[in-house]
Amino acid sequence: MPSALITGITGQDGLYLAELLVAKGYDVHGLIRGQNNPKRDLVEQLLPTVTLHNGDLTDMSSLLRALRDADPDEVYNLGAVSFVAYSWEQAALTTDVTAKGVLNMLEAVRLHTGDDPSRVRFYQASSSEMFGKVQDVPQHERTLLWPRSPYGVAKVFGHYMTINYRESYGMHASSGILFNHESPRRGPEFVTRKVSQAVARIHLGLQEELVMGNLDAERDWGFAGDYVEAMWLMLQQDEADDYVIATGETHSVREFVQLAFAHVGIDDWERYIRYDPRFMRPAEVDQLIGDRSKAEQALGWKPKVGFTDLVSMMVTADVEAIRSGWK
Ligand code: NAP
Ligand code: F7E
Repeated sequence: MPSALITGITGQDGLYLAELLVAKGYDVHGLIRGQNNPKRDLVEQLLPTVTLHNGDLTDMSSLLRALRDADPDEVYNLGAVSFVAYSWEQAALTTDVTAKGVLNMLEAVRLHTGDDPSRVRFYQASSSEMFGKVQDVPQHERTLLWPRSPYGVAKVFGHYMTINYRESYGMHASSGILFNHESPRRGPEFVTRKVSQAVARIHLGLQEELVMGNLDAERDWGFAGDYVEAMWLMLQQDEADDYVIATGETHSVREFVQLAFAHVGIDDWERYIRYDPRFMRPAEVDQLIGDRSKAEQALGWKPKVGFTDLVSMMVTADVEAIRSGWK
């Protein structure tokens, strides 16, 4: 039975990936941080066969202990401070977790595997935020990185450190440059879930307005359930490598909002929107669109869920969640 250790198992991607690996017959282990983490119950209910290990990406010995106890064939490093807007407010914490945490995990794997560092395959959750002020359209694996936030800078560090461990120690370490991916499990601080929750509440008469920042930003949005499949595929290759994972389509935040309202039959959506500069960022990533041709060719990966279906899935899930709370 293959085994895997997932950092960030309580997050959106961690849950989908753990479900995928359990379905594939893996012995799945997850790193869980903090005292009395409120998401422990959720993981245990959803994934009763998964073993949780206490640990934190900033605490190297806890990572070594988790590796010793789980003894995984594959490590998926998904743990991060992942909210871009927050990364300006806590840049040092973001650097400790999202940048240095990657080094800690790579080094822990290297120490754990001794003289055979390729024995454990490693996945790093890199991000399209690394492209920032984009230097190519669409963005691909060789596009110059120009991050625009402390989060983006931290991800660039983790990305190059992963490549460096592959080149220095022969580790099977791959980096997935994933563009935005969403789902009904997306954290409510991210724009898509903020919108889907608000639209559901407005539709059901529980909320009157939706307060937003920059509606002009454009993102390449896919479904998280599709994207975790790409992570797994990367670690099944003979050679480790880096891959862009994206839909190849870009849409504005405005389009997302408009479609979400349309899904519940509201066409005059603009009357519900209030602009608040509080949600603007010190530096914005204006447009992202990814070129996934390498992943499609080498991994045979393509997204299954399109933009309109993604918006509908998220709004429907939030309407149903509120209604089920009424029963
Ligand atoms: P998420 O929902 O925000 O999950 C982040 C995870 O990291 C949570 O499980 C969190 O644990 C954990 N974490 C935070 N600080 C930690 C620490 N100090 N030690 C150990 N774990 C810690 O993020 P996601 O959307 O699933 O994304 C997964 C990964 O992919 C992240 O690295 C993210 O930066 C990256 N990524 C995401 C996207 C996207 O569009 N979703 C795109 C590209 C890259 P708690 O639950 O305890 O807070
Ligand atoms: O913002 C604009 C905002 O916070 C998307 C993370 O998973 O994907 C995510 O980062 C856009 C930005 O995601 C609001 O200015 C407008 O242009 O949903 P977001 P993100 O910053 O793209 C990348 C790939 C990651 O790696 C990250 O971990 O939406 N926007 N108004 C708003 N954004 C938010 N959050 N809230 C607003 O009210």
